[in-house]
Amino acid sequence: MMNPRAGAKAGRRQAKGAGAPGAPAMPETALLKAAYRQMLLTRRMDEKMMILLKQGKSFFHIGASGHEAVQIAAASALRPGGDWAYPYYRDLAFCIGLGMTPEEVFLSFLGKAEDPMSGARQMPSHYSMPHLRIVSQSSPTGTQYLQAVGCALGSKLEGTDEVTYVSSGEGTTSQGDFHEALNWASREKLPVLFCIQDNKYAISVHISQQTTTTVHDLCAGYVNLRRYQVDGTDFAASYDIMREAVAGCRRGEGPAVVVADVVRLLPHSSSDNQAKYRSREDLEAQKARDPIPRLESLLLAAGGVSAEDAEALRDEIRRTVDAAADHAAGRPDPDPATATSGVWRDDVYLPPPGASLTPAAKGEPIVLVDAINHALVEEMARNPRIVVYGEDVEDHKGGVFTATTGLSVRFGRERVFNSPLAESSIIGTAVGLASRGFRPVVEIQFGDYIWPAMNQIRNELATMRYRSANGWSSPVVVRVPVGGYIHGGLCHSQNIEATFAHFPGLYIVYPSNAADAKGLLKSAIRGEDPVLFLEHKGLYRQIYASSPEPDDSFLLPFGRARVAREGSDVTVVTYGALVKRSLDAAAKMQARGVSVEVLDLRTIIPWDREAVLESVAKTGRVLIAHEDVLTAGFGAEVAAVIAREAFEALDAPPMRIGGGDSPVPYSPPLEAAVLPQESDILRGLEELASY
Ligand SMILES: Cc1ncc(C[n+]2csc(CCOP(=O)(O)OP(=O)(O)O)c2C)c(N)n1
Repeated sequence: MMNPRAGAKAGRRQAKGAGAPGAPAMPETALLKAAYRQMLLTRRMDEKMMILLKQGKSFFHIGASGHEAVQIAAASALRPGGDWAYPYYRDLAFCIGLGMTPEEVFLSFLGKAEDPMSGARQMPSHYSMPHLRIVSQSSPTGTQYLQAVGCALGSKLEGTDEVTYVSSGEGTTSQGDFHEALNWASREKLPVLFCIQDNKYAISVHISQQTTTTVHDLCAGYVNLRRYQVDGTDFAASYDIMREAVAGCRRGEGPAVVVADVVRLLPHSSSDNQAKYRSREDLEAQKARDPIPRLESLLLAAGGVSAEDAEALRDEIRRTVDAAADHAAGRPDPDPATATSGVWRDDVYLPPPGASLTPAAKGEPIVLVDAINHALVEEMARNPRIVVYGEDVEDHKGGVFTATTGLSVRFGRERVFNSPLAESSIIGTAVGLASRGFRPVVEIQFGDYIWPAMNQIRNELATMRYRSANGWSSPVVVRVPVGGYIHGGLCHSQNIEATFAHFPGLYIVYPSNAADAKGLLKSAIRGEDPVLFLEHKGLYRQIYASSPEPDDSFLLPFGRARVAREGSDVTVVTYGALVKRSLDAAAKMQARGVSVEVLDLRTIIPWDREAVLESVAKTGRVLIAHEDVLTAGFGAEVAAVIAREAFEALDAPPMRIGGGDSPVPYSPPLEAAVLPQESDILRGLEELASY
């Protein structure tokens, strides 16, 4: 154990030195006493929560015990409600230090309706507090880093001196997102404070199984990254380091990583028993480094508190914690009727003001890729909070498909910039930017390469609003070129809508022509929730997908299908590249005396059930056609709804046509055998018409 006085000296030295501008100037003893109180409060809350858990009043606890000193030190060095925070589940003391109250913590722990973190949607210890700028945390280890980087990028763009705190345990530094975040933050010298709380264990896995070195050494090589190591059980030493690290961030010196050597005094969580994998001696040694007695003896020695004061404080804290828990226990449980509310802002997509199905005026014909470009130009000119980034989007490349051509020249490289070649970074930073009011419109270069960002999309982007009970939102538009028929082989031909349609909280748009693309992209950008905006590569420059350009006020509502062709005998429900193939097949059927109606869904989430059911009620026969893999494709959803809702109107079973249950091969004859052709649609229509 280190000499507590050594830490006190370090604290004094720092108090005279370069402090964090704007941090409250507190007499040293008062600061130590405040820290001591917050540490005791956190510890008692851990104890109380474990009692309540044993009483069956909650289902999960994950403790901060042993980590309190460095957490309170970090909170003390920051400006509550001014700086930004991405704490992790073990950061109870940090959150208390920033100003979260015990009542709020127990409302969450007991899953009450008034839980301010998540409305009792998330498990306990997933902190969120908008007025303290504690951004909602989800559960995957490591997703928080890139969001913190995006948030810090927002501070830089706004020209403020705010600092963004992000934390995790040492095990989580094995995640790729950690290194992506260090890379981006150090490259742009962003004001991010990475606080790595090294308790040596990730559940049962020792750090020696994570890395051959220390986390501190692991971070070497990132230029502009200031690295610190500290005994995180020593409050005074930790505060000293935290103040220095924060002050550097504020001065524009770039990010800092503080690796704090701490102890985990409790098992990983209430579901764990650490005696199964740690020796008695190891556990005893941990107890000897408990940060609370350590600070207590420092205060006693410095005359800051007497033994009687300490005892009285413990009593007061016990009463405070009991009262907070009792208060929370008496509050109502959530109403089950609210269980699915707040997935999207309005539960049902509302068109932005002024949205209409027809443009007020039309101009010269444009192709789809230019429609995308023009929508971006118009919206960026209108809203300075829009930022556009992705791989190769800057001029003079302007995107590999040229969708972003001219944007960086016109709007500057602060608003339009190349990202590193890292999809998780693109989405993660966008989530961070969006949470503080920016409107990121990001590009994933190919749908085939969206998968590294899957975790950020599924667990973070799509759930932000729901999991924070409307406390935070993620209005990010993710533009993604998709689709085949371009001899792109397995990894330049994929369709992805069915996979993502399964993620509540994410809109999915899939236009088939230039006018729709422009009107839908403008609506997507003005919306309040995340949108996956799918652009078919094969349609980008097709003349048949071009349209007279709608005027700049044209905003197309989501969830409104387009009747691409009217008919009375068979309905085709389709979207994307199969709209044209369906229309061609329909024209051939007309020559045979069969009248085919073609509906272009335009948006997948939400999809226009009413239009589909209305058409099927008229025709009694329906073919659902999409390019994506047939099995579990989106057509299965449409068919199931038709079978249930329009059963009595049907004269034939709903039919589906989709891509083969195979990756898309490169060679044209092989590709044609896998992707649906006009002839496949024709055969389906013939079969349905004669059923
Ligand atoms: C991506 C992901 N994988 C696995 C888990 C399950 N899990 C939760 S916490 C944890 C260990 C984290 O250890 P560490 O980062 O060292 O932090 P500590 O809990 O020790 O403070 C694991 C494996 C998860 N939540 N997310």
